[in-house]
Amino acid sequence: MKKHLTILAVLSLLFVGTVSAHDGSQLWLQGSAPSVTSTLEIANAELNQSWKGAAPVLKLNKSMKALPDGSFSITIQAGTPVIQSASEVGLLYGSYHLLRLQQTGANVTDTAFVERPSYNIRILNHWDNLNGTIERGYAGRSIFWRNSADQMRRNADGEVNEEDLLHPKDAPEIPSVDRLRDYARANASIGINAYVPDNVNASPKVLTTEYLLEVKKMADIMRPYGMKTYLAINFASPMVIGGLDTADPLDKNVQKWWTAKVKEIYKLIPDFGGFLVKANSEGQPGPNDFGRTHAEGANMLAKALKPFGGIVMWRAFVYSPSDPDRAKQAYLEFQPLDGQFLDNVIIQIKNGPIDFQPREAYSALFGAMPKTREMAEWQITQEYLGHSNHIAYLAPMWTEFIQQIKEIAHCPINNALSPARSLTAISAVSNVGNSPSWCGNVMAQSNWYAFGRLAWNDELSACQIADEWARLTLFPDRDDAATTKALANVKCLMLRSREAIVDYMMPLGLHHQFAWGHHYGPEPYCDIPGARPDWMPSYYAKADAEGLGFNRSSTGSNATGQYPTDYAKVLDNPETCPYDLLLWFHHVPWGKTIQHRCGDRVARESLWNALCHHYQHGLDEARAMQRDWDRCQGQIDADVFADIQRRLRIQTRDAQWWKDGCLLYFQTFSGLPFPDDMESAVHDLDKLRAIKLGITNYECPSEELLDSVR
Ligand code: GCV
Repeated sequence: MKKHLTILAVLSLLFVGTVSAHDGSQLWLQGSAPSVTSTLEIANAELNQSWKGAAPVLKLNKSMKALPDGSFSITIQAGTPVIQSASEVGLLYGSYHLLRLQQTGANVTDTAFVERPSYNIRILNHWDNLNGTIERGYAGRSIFWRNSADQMRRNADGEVNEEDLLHPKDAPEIPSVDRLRDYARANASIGINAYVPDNVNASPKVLTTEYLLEVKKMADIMRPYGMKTYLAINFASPMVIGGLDTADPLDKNVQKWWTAKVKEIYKLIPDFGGFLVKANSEGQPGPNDFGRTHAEGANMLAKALKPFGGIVMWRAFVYSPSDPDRAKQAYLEFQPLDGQFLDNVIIQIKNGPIDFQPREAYSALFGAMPKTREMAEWQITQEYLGHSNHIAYLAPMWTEFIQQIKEIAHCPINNALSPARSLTAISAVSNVGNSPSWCGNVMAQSNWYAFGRLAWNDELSACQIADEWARLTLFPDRDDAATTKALANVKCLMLRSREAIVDYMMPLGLHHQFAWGHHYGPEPYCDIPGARPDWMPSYYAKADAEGLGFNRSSTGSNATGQYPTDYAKVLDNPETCPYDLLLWFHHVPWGKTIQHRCGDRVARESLWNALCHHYQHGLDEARAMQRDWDRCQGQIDADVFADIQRRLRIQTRDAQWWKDGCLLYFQTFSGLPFPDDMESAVHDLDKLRAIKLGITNYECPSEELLDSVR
């Protein structure tokens, strides 16, 4: 019996390791990662294995040094491509770009252009814990960390076995070093040049010598692909692992500790990028604990990093439990510190003032600190967008944000707007784990891809990126009529997905109506006695007999006043406030007539009717996404097709749950009937109120679990 089990286990390992060409495990790439290790060799090997045509010429050209790092030019004359750059990494980017052009059917016979990145640092944040779990991760366990350093096998010299470090014990299907190389390659192919492998809720342990030695191994794998390593650090590290009795940034011993620690890191990783810090937020320690400001904390670290060229990415995600408007707090704490941060500090700001909601106003901090470097943080992992069960293509959300930042905030967060600034960056919280599809499902890879492409060129459109990604990932090497049709259907699905989610979850500017803790599914009725008020959906919806929405206008919390004057005026008046942010900024009576757009329909109707129509439209769109996908049957890898089809079924059932849960609950306040052209609810409010999924913040609920509770 035992023997049989062993044979079975070996067979299943072999099976898992054998993947068909387009099952998504290769992401958007062709061929496999070259076994060579220098940047130039990699570029040549990639071209050798995939370029069809006259051999491309790679030329280092120092005269291109004036362009941002990584810039390259491509000239193709009579079919022979010449790629030039001031750096080897630029040549690697150029090679991937050339291959992308070929694989997406673009002009590769006669062309000439220069590509330069919109942001200098294009960085993924991984919320991976050292025990291998991933906070808000829905794609398995960490590719960087295993269960515990204590459980690692060691050699006679006490060094941790590389396989054990880099690969969780319980998922042996893909060799871990290869997985990290594939990760590095995937990032380089879309221009991502940096990563933070540990959670911003950081363990001080990551700075112990034992862990730093392991980080060095990762850095060595990443380097040839132009990927710089950064670490998220715990501000109290000098106390927890340094034996000091304070972490006060003005204390000499604390400063000495950080200086020595930084030296140790650079000895191991000479091109180390710097630190990412979550301080005085959600229970994390920080300078405020010692009566110091964020600037004093950040500058202390920045001074230690400066001699080595390192930087500090200091997060502005702060809010206290007692403030009457969470949306205002980052601005209130950070804006007065403008001009006090050293020039190797950059403030990392989430796109919106609350927390990665399906739609938010942009964070008013952008553009409000002209003497401070600022960068945006997006979330690729779908904490608030149905985890890996829902199909949500996020480029439309990010391009909407970029447009607002450029046109309204006039914020110099990228080179195009402020060439004098050398420190420009953009980040996103990754959805990568050790699942075979990397991101929990194949469609979720499109958001990793879209982040990279937008970080490189923030003028690309969501549609163009969807087109590229789908061709490369779902339809490589195919160019027939059936493919063209299927591609159109996939793009249609992708491009409608974000707005569909807004509509079936939280339309018209509603926000944070999620279930407690894990944030999957609706819980506008959530009631946890004694809980932080700003973690409760009722704090945000403010539903009452009169109406719905958070009054952030000048008659309320005056969050509108934090925006540039002209825009503040537009937001402040419910008649001019964009309808899709109406309930974000205003408490609107149920019967008030509003003008809004729902799908293709522009309507004037009461808030209640408008709300009902948006929820209905969201559900209809989820069904339409199912139909878009079903039309692709036979044109997409069968396993990928079946997996996404199953997820779209879950998504549609969830959309129904959201519609019923929110509308039935808000109806207890409005007392109004659903409009005649609406479908009736299929759930009972009391039963929905009783749903508790009981999942952790590290997992996506299974279909079976969801079916068993509703
Ligand atoms: C890493 C939200 C998430 C937390 C996350 C935090 C942050 O609160 O729910 O899981 O913590 O944002 O961005 O720091």
